[in-house]
Amino acid sequence: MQSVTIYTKSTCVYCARAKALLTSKNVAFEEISVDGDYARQEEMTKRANGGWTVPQIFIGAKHVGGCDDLHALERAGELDPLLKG
Ligand SMILES: N[C@@H](CCC(=O)N[C@@H](CS)C(=O)NCC(=O)O)C(=O)O
Repeated sequence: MQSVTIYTKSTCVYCARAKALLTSKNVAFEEISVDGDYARQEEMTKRANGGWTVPQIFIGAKHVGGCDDLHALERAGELDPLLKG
């Protein structure tokens, strides 16, 4: 199983939706809160090639994108293979 990292803010509905999908699939993830943390936000944006909204999701070394991107992968049947690596 690949490691999953998700950058979040506490008030973000998209973050909650992305985490709910992962949790429903029993996928463990590392959550990095960028709430009020400029250094973490900058780290996130660099890793996400300019992506500045939250969530930003990584599976292994791959940048998946945000919540919509994660759900699109699930709908396409591509999320499970990506998680398996
Ligand atoms: N389509 C994006 C929407 C993400 C989004 O709009 N996130 C909001 C928070 S819920 C955001 O980052 N707003 C800018 C900010 O909080 O700085 C996704 O699916 O992840």
